[in-house]
Amino acid sequence: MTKIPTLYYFNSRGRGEGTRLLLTLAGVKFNDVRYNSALTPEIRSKTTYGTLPFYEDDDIQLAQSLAIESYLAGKFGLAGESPIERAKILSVSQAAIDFVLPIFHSDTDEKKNRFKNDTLPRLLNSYERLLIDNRNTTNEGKYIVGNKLSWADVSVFYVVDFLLFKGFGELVNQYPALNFAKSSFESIPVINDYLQQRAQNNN
Ligand SMILES: N[C@@H](CCC(=O)N[C@@H](CS)C(=O)NCC(=O)O)C(=O)O
Repeated sequence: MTKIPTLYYFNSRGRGEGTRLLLTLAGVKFNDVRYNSALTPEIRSKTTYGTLPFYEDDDIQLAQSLAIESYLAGKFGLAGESPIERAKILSVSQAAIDFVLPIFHSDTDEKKNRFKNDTLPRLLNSYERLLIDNRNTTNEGKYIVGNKLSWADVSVFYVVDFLLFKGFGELVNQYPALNFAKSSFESIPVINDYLQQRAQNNN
């Protein structure tokens, strides 16, 4: 890799944080370009669909957060070892979007209540159950799919971290397996460094 990879996103976690976490985990230095205002026509025209995140490195220019994450997970050995594992990992990562998107679209009290009392517990229960079902003496409950760290664990961390950031701590704290997986992930030294640095930005 000769050119430093670049991630273009807004100055927030949103759909860009999964990519930042994956690159950090892989120990890859990258340009973290963060926009603070609406996209200009010039930026839009540079991206495939006129939206962010958008990613580029020596080999590829790519839009769509899941596709970018899938590409990086494959490149850095975090995408699973078999078709079944790969599918399970994608399933967990795709569910992460279901967790997060309604936060932005819940613009009435009714929608906010439905998200908090129905959608969110249903999805948190699903992750909790997957972690418990996958727990064994080898992975000690650290991983949601298989016996090694994967993109799915990045997605689990992303969701829990984001929900805490958005003030759902009381609910999230009711899921011990999920909280254990989150703590394991954030104790990885490169991730710990990244989180400390991110705290200064507070986004
Ligand atoms: N499905 C796309 C969604 C892309 C998307 O809608 N991005 C938003 C930010 S999260 C965006 O670029 N909004 C600015 C705009 O549309 O003007 C993905 O996951 O990457």
